[in-house]
Amino acid sequence: MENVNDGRAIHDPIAASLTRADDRVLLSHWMPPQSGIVPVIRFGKRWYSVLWALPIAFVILIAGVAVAQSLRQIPDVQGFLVRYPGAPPSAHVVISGFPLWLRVSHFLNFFFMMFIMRAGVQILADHPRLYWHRDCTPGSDWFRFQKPVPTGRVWTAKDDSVTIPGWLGIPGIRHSIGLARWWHFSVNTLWVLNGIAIYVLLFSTDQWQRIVPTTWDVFPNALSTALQYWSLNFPIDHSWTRYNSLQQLAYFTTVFIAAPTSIVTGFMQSPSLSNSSGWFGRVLNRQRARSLHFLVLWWFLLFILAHVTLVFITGARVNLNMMWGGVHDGSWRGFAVFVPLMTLVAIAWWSATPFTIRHARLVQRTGQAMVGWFKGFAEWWDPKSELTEKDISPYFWPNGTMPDSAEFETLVAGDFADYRLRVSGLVERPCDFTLADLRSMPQQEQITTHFCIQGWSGVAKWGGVPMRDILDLVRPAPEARYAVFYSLADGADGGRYYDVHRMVNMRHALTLLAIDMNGKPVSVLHGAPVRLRCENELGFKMVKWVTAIEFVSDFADLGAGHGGYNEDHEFYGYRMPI
Ligand SMILES: Nc1nc2c(c(=O)[nH]1)N[C@H]1C(S)=C(S)[C@@H](COP(=O)(O)O)O[C@H]1N2
Ligand SMILES: [Mo]
Repeated sequence: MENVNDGRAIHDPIAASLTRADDRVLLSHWMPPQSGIVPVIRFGKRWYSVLWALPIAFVILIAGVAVAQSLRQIPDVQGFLVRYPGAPPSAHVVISGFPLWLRVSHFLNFFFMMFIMRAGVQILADHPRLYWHRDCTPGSDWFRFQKPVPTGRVWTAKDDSVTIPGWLGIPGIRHSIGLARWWHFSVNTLWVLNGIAIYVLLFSTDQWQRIVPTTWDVFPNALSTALQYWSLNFPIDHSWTRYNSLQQLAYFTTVFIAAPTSIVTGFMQSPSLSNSSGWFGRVLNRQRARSLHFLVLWWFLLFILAHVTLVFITGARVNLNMMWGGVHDGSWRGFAVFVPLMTLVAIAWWSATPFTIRHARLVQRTGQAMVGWFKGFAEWWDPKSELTEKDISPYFWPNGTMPDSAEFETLVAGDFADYRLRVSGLVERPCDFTLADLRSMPQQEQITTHFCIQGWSGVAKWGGVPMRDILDLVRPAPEARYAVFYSLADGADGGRYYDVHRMVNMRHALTLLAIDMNGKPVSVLHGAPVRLRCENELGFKMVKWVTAIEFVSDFADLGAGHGGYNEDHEFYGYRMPI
């Protein structure tokens, strides 16, 4: 029954209301800038500026010197320092120096982390609040760089996003999470590959002995080293052959604890992984994972700060020679490698944001090429509905662009009596459903977590008609590879909101045309009369105010051809289970 005209499929008439989109970020089409506030942290009921950390750290550092110096006058402490000079006597000695692979992977690690951290901060700026509870109820955040949530008006998650400087985030612009995520995930892939190479090479050479403690004595020795540094009477450096215990613990923590934690807490923010990993997904819920992910970022930042400071104050030339020149002497070889490479880092740093704004579509396509396969793979993780009524969130952020057409107003005024859901395209039996038709079909209920791309989550009980039952009625043809959901509302940049799903998503038991939310008809704010639930994808794929579903064999000729409104206009990917 395919209608073909000049080789182009004829679509549901509503497809004519889709718009094309520019391949660049056009600021005039984007959300207007909005600044956040200096980050604040909540202790109990009170909020404190993070800027307090600066004087506090300064006082601790200075007072620490006085305390450490006077401690070193005490005979028992002196005895302790003799007994634990800074490294266990059994510490293995590395004889291979700083081989090329180590120097290269060290540089790449730093280079990649620069992009990862900047893009990560950009992602955070899209929902500039952190929580420990899954529900993201306003006021329950423990960290934010945005004002309290305004009351007395609709305040969507998009309204809440903030602009950050372009030198800090990639690309800095408000609500540019689509692009930031391509950077974050693509470079993560490179960083993980580099990390795997580091793990393998560490343990297939003697280099692991630098950073893996082999005796509990590492702890008193680390304390001893800390005391020596803090009293400004630095321990003798043997870094060419072995690290002191403080270095060893810091490096071990960074490589073997912080890095894996950042990976696990990153993945656990994904709907498909979180929803399919049972108790683990509930204990390490998205907001906990997100908060921990952020704390790991701080570990990395403080580590880099301390590491670089010590490299420079404990003999910059010799230290740089080791890790950058691979030699243990007083030459300038380390500098000669370090300075050009840092220039490269600086150039890359300054060009990432303007490049991303100008070549947004390229960033999207490159990201898709690099990690799209993995996202596709993650769609197979099977989401389950294992939450109970008591998990339902007291607050569920609204999001998106509300319908403002006269057509919609009329439908609302008539209590959706005139609403029709049109299901057409490559199907044997195109059907129209009234709301009453949908209500008369067998209803399914599920209590699930919603994962918005911006970072918030919320649990609700959804009721409605499983997509599988709709498929049974309309019987998609074998050529039908995708289902297109058209909304009654336009998107933020004009043109109709729509999104495309693969057929596997449509056959999943938890894919639902939701007409009830928490036991009541879905409100207009949350997508009345019908909104999609597809529990292995991010929130933007769950079209609200659905008016038509069309089965197609390809989506290249719809809108700008990227598989949905946010895919076209905000450079998201169309398979987004992560
Ligand atoms: N028609 C339409 N549907 C939409 C959106 C939109 O802007 N327009 N926003 C999406 C996004 S980004 C999210 S997170 C969810 C939000 O659903 P909620 O308002 O019920 O929380 O709806 C999705 N569906
Ligand atoms: Mo979203």
